[in-house]
Amino acid sequence: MNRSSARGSARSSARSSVRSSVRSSRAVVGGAVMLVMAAPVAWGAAALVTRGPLADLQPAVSSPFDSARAQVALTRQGDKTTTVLTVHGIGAAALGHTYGAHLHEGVCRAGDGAAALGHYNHTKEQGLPVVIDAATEIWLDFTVVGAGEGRAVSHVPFAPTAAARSVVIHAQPTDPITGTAGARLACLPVQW
Ligand SMILES: [Cu+2]
Repeated sequence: MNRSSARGSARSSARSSVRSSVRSSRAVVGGAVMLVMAAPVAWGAAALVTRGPLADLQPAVSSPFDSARAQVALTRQGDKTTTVLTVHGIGAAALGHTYGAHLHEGVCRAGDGAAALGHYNHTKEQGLPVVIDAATEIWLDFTVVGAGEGRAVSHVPFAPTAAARSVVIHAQPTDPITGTAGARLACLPVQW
């Protein structure tokens, strides 16, 4: 961790933290962790960070994510939310491939992809006619680069309600019309 960047981010406003996340994932990692430690239940200006090993949703089949770790950082600014997903330790066979990833309504439970339920969808939450796109759901598709890393950023005009949810990684890129992305490979639990 870049400690001086972390201190800088912690002192900065949420707006500048988001800018930092675009410039440097390291700065946001450090800053976000310090903010979470200082205010673990605040869901306001600070980024809320979850990190850890990915849970395997298909234990009987090997996938490039079997040894991967991920981090999800959510930053709310008013009614807008920026979500940054970073994945590390992805198998070499996945280099150059793009995978769909989304915030799902349900929990992340190893070996049980169905437990993640459907996508978190803001129009559905509001009881409105359901619209499926990158503005009503948090889509985090990423392409594997370098030494098995992937990163995605989502900006949406809503704040997801608090609950135990999951970020699910799928086998294919997200279809922009249907929002589907093939088999569920792995997930990270998120709660805020
Ligand atoms: Cu999904």
